[in-house]
Parts: sequence; C-alpha cells; structure tokens
Amino acid sequence: MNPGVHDMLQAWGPQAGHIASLWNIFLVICTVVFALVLVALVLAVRRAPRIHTQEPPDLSTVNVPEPRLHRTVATAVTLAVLGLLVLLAASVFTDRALARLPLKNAINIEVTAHQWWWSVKYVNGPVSETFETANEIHVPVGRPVVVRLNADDVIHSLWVPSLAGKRDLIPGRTATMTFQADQPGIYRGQCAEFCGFQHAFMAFEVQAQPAAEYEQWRQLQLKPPGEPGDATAQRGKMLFQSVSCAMCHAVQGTIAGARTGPDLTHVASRRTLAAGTLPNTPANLASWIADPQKHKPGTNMPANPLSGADLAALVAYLGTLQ
Ligand code: HEC
Ligand SMILES: [Cu+2]
Repeated sequence: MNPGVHDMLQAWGPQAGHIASLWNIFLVICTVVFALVLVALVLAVRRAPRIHTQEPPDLSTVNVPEPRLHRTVATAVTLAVLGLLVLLAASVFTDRALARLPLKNAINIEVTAHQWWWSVKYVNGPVSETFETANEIHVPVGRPVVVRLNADDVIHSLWVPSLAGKRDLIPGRTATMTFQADQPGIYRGQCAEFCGFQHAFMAFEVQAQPAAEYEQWRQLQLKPPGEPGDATAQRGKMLFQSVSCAMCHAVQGTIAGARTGPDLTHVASRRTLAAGTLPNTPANLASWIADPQKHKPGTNMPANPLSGADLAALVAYLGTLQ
C-alpha cells in the first residue's frame, strides 16, 4: 500500500510503466549524447592551434584534404541519426503498448472538468447503477479503467503520474484514456493544463481498492443517504434545501438536484474538499461554506453569511452524508 504518490518515475500500473521505461530510454540516450558532445568539445579546444599576435597565422592546413576529420563527422552524423531513430521507435512502440491495455471487464467512468474541480460519473451497467461523485476516483485493483473525458469550460488536463500519462479535456470534444492500478493505494492527480486562477488547486485522487472493498464503496455510493437522525442535522437538511446550496449542488433523494457544483450525496465519505484544497474535517467544512473565497479565491461558490447556529447545522447535516 503506498501513501499517496505523485511521481511519474514510480509506476504503479502498466500504462505508467510504459511511460517510465520510455523516459529511461530517453534519459540514457540523451546522457550518452551529451557526454560525447562535451568530450568532443574538450578535445577540439585542446587540439586547436594556438595563435600568437607576433606570428603570422599558420595556413598550412587550409585546403589540405582531411579524410580522418571527414570520417569522424560522418560517423557522428550517422550515430546521431541512429540515436534519433531509436528514440522515435521507442516512442512509437510505447504508444502502441499504451493502446494495447486489455479492456476486458473494464470499469467505465466519465470525468468532466470544471473550473476548478472534477465531476466523476460511474456509467457501468443499467442507468440505475450510475452515480456521481467529485474529485475522487475509486477503482478496483487490477481491473482496466476506461475514462471518457469532457470539459465544461476551458481546456484542462487529467494527469495521475503514477498511473498514466496526461490527457487533455477539451470543451466540445470527448477524449478517452485508459489505465489500470496494480496495487491498492492512493494516487494523487492534478490538472496539468493551466486553466485559470485556481489551476494549482485542481487536484484529485485515484483510490485503488481490492475488489471487495471497491464493491462495498460502490454499493454505498448507489444508496441515497438516510434521513439524518438528530434534530440539528435535520435542521441542516432543511437549510440546505432552502438557502442557496440546492441551486448549485445535488444530494440524491432530496430536492437538491443542481449540477453547477460537486455532487454532495456522499461528501462526508471523501478525503478532501474543493479538489484537494482542504482535508475533509468539520472545521474545514464550516470554514469552506462560510467563505470559499478565502481558501480558493475566484472559485465559483459564493460566500455564505450564515449565523453560527445555521452553519453548525449545515455542517452536521453534510457530516451525515456518508
Ligand atoms: C453558485 C453555486 C454554488 C452555491 C450557491 C453553493 N455552492 Fe458549494 N460549490 C460550488 C462549486 C462550483 C464548488 C466547487 C469549488 C471548487 O472546488 O473550486 C462547490 C464546492 C462545495 C463543497 C466541496 C465539495 C467537494 O467535494 O469538494 C461543499 C461541501 C459545498 N460546496 C457546500 C455548499 C453549501 C453547504 C452551500 C450552501 C450554503 C453551497 N455549497 C452553495 C458551487 C456552489
Ligand atoms: Cu484545470
């Protein structure tokens, strides 16, 4: 189990493995070429004839055929072309290897990028089994995942370095990427295409879980949350549906069905708030709801001037959305 890696040289799945190998080939070849160029430079400097102001220039070597020099240059050019061809071939083969991930029994996910968060929709099987979450992608270990990518506003790019390469999300176009996680763990992802003010706070996580654990999580996500037990949380639910929240957010099983902000049906089960900006704790939740602009200036959620009691009730309610 890894503790949340974000490192393209630590590959935790086949796709990232292919890319890391390609990176290593580039590193080796480019290092060798760089070293050879430096050696040639040093030799050239050391062997160059020295000029003195008193002596006339030595023109004896001009117009003398230099077959050795010609051979050396020809060899260097050939080696350079061969090196480039090896790099080209390695890139092409990596591309083909990436396309060859077996997709049998794959999990299908639709990710839509928004300024500055990710909506994640699971679209396996019948419509009754689709559900939506945000900023957290759960996948079963060892099963291929097919992600369809859309963007809502500007161009974003989805990148989980330890699992797969980057793929742009372009408004009006659908792209696809595939990956597989070979080990359970948490893999950090990040938007990799500058998309505006809070681009740096547009992170997410891929949580790879053993099959049984994933299935348990999936069953939980499919269920609308139960009615809150205590009076404060119940009042929070009323507030959620009567103040502005329901205009932008959805909670399955309630009248809140808007899609402007993240689906909050199971917000309490997530590890972070606002695309990896804050750990999901009651204090952070309260602070976020009261003034999101303090944590993520420019974000598309307005501040909510609520009384302390109302804020506490909302936080209590959201805390029940496991
Ligand atoms: C105008 C639309 C809008 C309104 C109104 C609004 N929100 Fe949001 N909310 C958003 C957007 C957009 C985000 C994503 C912000 C981001 O990550 O950049 C968000 C994020 C959140 C998150 C973090 C969710 C996550 O999974 O990261 C919570 C919790 C939340 N809102 C609660 C509320 C509550 C409670 C209210 C009512 C008091 C409310 N929001 C009102 C648009 C809105
Ligand atoms: Cu982005």
